[in-house]
Amino acid sequence: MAFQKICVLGLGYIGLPTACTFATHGLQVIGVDVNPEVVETIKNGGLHIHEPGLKQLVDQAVASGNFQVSLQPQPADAFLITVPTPFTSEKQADLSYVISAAESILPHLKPGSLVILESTSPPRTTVDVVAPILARSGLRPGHDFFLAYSPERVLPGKIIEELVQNARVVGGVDPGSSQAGRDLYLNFVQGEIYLTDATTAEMVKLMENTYRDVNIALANEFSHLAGQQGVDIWEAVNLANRHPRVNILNPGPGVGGHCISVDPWFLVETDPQLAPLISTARQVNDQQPQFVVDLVQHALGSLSGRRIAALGLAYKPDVDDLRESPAIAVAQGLAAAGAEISTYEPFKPNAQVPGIQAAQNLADAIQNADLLLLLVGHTEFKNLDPQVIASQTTARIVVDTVNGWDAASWRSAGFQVVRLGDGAHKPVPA
Ligand code: SAJ
Repeated sequence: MAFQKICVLGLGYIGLPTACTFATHGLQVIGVDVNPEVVETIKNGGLHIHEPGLKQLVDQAVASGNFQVSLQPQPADAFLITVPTPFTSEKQADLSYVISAAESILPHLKPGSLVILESTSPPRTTVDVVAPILARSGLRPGHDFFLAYSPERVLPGKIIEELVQNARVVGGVDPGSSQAGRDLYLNFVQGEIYLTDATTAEMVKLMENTYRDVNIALANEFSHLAGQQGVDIWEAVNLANRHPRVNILNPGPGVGGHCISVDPWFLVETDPQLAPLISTARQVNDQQPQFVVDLVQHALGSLSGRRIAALGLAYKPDVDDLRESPAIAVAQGLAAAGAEISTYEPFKPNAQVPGIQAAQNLADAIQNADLLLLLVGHTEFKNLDPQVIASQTTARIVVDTVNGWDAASWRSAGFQVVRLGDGAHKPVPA
């Protein structure tokens, strides 16, 4: 099946790179976002998100003449839904963006159209939520038009590359829909494209991210146990990973971002009785910021009135995304315990976080601090020279939650060094 014109609904971290990649591969693409600021920013040659290589890709797409942005969908051969699926305070998927995106396609649906849902969604969303909405057109999914689910699997920080290289799973509501989806992605995907049904494809996505979450929870739990035994977790993980069938992940201040810290709940909500391990892992990772607060309290004796420079607010290294960030939870936890927090996030120096003072640069953040707290392993932070930092701050203690700094170099620059999981600093139980 050949496609000339496609409409991509939702121009976030997935939708914008996907839309532009289709455009640079010769398809006419309408990128749709309901947020006028996003549409204006892109029209004016700007970007509302940071992702390595994205600016260049958007510029290429615009220069090709194939990429336009709009507030509303327009007639097209295929429609891709790449909107967010946040979770509610009860940890249930909020499908309102998916629903309104599907509804906005309705006037443009015609026999032979293809609709693909890419947004991470609970199992059966495509068949139980999206299909009935689209059927209001009078056209039957899988008969009169094609409908499929295809999860995005790209890693923030490597989106542009992984979009093209990664294997892709396409799950149709019928075999014809799966094949139509494959035909569309073949325009640029170089990895294998595997066909299945829609609900299996939804499960695959949730299983991938849950697998990672559970394994990070295990690493975090190991770090607690190792600490109690006086064992350095980083050395222990390194040695355990020499086993040919073991690959333990890294402990840290917790799990954030809009994917791994959210998606496992979409499986739990289907039947909590059947998912005790998944929800326990989520709880272990959600408690990790408090573990860091306790570690810092132990290092300082008391938190009240102490000045802490928290380095990094993003959910992981070298991205600007602050969603569900454990670094923010740590900073807020320390502030709630009476510490004075100044933060510096190089990828978003103007970010406002309630209760936290954000510095515009590193020097301002660390100048009058009692303690430097490394929360995110941004390359910029890892490359800091401790000798230079020693001359820029009053702090003489550092707490490294990501194993980002060479402890010996920081010690020889005059700092007391505490590393999460180093086995030498047992946190005081809360
Ligand atoms: N983290 C650890 N220890 C580790 C690895 C990660 O604490 O060893 C933390 C990170 O610091 C971060 C969180 O986990 O806070 C998640 O980071 P990540 O790099 O593991 O994953 P994401 O959320 O950036 O991207 C994931 C990827 N999924 C998998 O690797 C299974 C990506 O392929 C998905 O496309 C993406 O979720 C998504 O959009 O769902």
